[in-house]
This record gives sequence, C-alpha cells and structure tokens, in this order.
Amino acid sequence: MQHDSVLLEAAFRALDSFKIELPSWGFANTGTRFGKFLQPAAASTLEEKFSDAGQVHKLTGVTPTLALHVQWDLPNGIADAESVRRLESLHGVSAGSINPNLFQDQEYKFGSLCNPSSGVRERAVAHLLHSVAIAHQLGSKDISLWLPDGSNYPGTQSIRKRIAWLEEALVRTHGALAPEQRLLIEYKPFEPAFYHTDIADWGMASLLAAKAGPQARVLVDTGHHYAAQNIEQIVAWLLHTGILGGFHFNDRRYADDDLTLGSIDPYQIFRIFHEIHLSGPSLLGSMAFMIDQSHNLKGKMEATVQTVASAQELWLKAALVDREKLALLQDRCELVAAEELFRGAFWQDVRPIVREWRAARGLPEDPLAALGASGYVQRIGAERGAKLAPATSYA
Ligand code: PSV
Ligand code: MN
Repeated sequence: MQHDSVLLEAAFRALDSFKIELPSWGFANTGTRFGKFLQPAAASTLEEKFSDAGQVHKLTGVTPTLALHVQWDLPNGIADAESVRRLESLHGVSAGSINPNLFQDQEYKFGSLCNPSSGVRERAVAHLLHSVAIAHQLGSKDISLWLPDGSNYPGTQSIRKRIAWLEEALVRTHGALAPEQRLLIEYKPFEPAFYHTDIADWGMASLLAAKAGPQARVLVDTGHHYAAQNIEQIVAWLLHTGILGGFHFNDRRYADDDLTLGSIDPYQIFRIFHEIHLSGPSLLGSMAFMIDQSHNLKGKMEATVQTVASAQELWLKAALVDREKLALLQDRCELVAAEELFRGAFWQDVRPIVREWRAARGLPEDPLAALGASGYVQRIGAERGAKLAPATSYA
C-alpha cells in the first residue's frame, strides 16, 4: 500500500508518542460477583504478572509500565520494592502507577477515608501515605486513587461530613507527595455503593483535586459513567481546566463492564483521543494512558494484546483528523462537511500504516499472530495450570 510521505511521517510521529500502561490485575484470574472462571494461563504471582506484561511489551513496543495494586501485588508494602526492581530488570517493564486499596479490609465496611470512625479514617490515610512511599521507592510518578466509599440507603450517612473528611485526607496525602509525584483521583457513579458514592463524578473529583493541591489530577475511567454521558465533553472540560491526569480505558455496554477497549463503541474512544490531540503534543508527557480491564472469558494475554493494538489504531485515526480544516469548517458552520471530515478519519483503515510502523520499529507486524506463534500462552498455560487443582477443568 502506497502512502503519502507527509501523512506517513505524521502517522509515525503519532504512533511514536503513544504509550499505554498495563494493569497487573488484567493478567490474573478475576470474575464477576457470581464467580470466577479460572484460566490455566492466568498469572497468580507478581513474577508471572511482570512476565506477561514483559511479553506484551516485547510484542507491541508501547507498554513499558505495569500498574500495581498495593494489596494484590505488594502484600508486604514497601518491603516488596526490592523484588519489584528485580522483576523490572528481568522482564523489561517498570512499575507504573501505584494503586492503594481501600476496598477490601473488613474495617472498611462503612467506608475508609469517609468512615464515621476516626480510627478507621486514620488507618485509611496511613495506607495512602504508605502507598505514596512505595511509589517514591519505585520511582513511580502516579498514585492512582479509586475510593469505593459511599452508602446504600438515604439518610444513613452525612454526605456533608464525609466531604470534609475526604478533603482532609486528600490534603494530607498530597502533603506527602514528592515534587515529581501526582495524586490521580478517580470517580465512579455507583458500585459497590448503590445510593451515594463519595466521589461520584468528574465535578466532585475536580473539586477534590483542586482542594488537595497542585499535584492532584482527575482520572477518567471510561467505564465509570452513566450510559448516555458524553465522555469526550467531560474530557474537554478537564483539559480546559488543566486538571486531567489520565485514563483507565475499557469499554462497557451497561455499567463498569471492563470489556476490551473499543469493543462496543470504538467511535467514543476516537472522540476522546481527538480531544487530546487538539491539546497538542506538549500535553502528552503529563497524560497517563492506562488500561483497566479484567478479562473473565477471553484469554488474558490475547485480550491485552488486542486492546493495545485497538488503542493504537484509534489513537492514529484521531491523530489523522485534519484539525486545521475541521476548525475552518466548524467556524463556517459547514455541518455536513465537518462531520464527514471527522467521520472519514474514523472510518479509514489505518491498520496497514500501523503494520508499517511496527516493521520500521523492529516489532512484529501482527502482534496477536506473533503471540500465537510464540507459544507463550501454551507454555504458561501448561506451567501454571499444573499448579492448579487437578480436578479443575477448563473450557
Ligand atoms: C474500580 O472499579 C476500578 O476502576 C479502580 O480503578 C480499581 O483500582 C480497579 O477498578 C480495580 O479493578
Ligand atoms: Mn479504574
């Protein structure tokens, strides 16, 4: 396929600028609240998660970091930092964002940072401060906080008191950040709480980030919105106000489904990426692109490679929007022409260009096929599956 050289240059620049972080939990056995379907190739140790992430990075070249969840990956806290360093150099990926966990301990039944008990709140803040210290030790820039707190029944909690407790906790956490670190604040409308969630949307997250301090930012998880919400408009606002810190990408049909990025609505991810491209390349260094998916049915390695490739394709499609021409058409209110230009960029098949870019960067042109040919999934399936109970069968 012949490409115009200017277009190819712009495309390569866009692809060179794109990196996306993998979630350690995306390689582990996870499920729904109805149960787990175990996969023999799933990672159950941190070493296996690093190995899987390293393999994805080797195949795609764009996933140099692995997000870690403190309680799942670093059960000994900062004492585990040394083994993380060893795994980083063994598998060629670095620790990425550090995710505190305020949602599993029994003490957090009625909340963590917003619990009416000052003792529980103190414990939750201590966990955040410890997470900041872990991140510092590992050279991780971002502490990525998702808060499950909320309540299930009207009148059972003081929403106002909880706002104040939350502000206080975030200010204290922010105070412990090193100058190069950031506190990313994620929002979610519901689940596990079903009446009110303490950080339910981008407005609350923005106000809390502003209150916490200048190194706090908002994290947008694409699955954490009501079905009809216009996420790219939220992204545009967060960019405009300079408070956007990053993304957890996934797709959804109903709620927080954790489906593969772009599997249900690729146009939406394209529209979000367009907003980011509009802000110019200087912004990219400060934007954390992360995947937050857990694959219950698909093979984890295959789904992850597929996700990364989809993200690259959508990123490139959005990069190739002729933004100057679009601005002109918008100013003239030439609606159909503007829409056709925008839609046209989405509909073009950029896969041949991505393949060319991969070849030029010494990467396999088809990472999914290369994963299959490498025998990696079969090997880990046999090795790891053997450790599981022999009575377990897998479909
Ligand atoms: C919560 O639904 C969430 O999106 C948070 O980012 C958590 O850290 C992650 O999922 C855990 O799966
Ligand atoms: Mn998330």
